[in-house]
Amino acid sequence: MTRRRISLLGVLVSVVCAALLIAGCGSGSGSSSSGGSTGSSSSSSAPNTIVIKSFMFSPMSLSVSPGATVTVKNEDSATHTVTASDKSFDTGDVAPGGTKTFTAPKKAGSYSYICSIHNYMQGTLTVK
Ligand SMILES: [Cu+2]
Repeated sequence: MTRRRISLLGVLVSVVCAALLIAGCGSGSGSSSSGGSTGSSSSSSAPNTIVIKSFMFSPMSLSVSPGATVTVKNEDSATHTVTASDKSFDTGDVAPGGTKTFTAPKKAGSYSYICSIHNYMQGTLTVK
């Protein structure tokens, strides 16, 4: 009787320990800036690239160097644009499945942009 109770407690303790270990591991990797070994299969992590999918820009905010060439990939089934609110850059129509590039402004700052066809689509390009 008592032996069973002890072993049950042992299992419980080891489960709690494992949970703590997992929790500790998770919070540890969350704060580091670049974990290269996450094994994610996302194809949208190319530098200076904005991917349009599901009527959304990804990433919603992108940082680039002044005058950098930014690639826009449209993975949607609708035509989209990347148009700066102040018109400092504009891809024009990017057909479904198509790719276009534009040149980032040479002046540092934060530039909001929209899709000129779907005004509710918004993103931010930061030049620094
Ligand atoms: Cu659009």
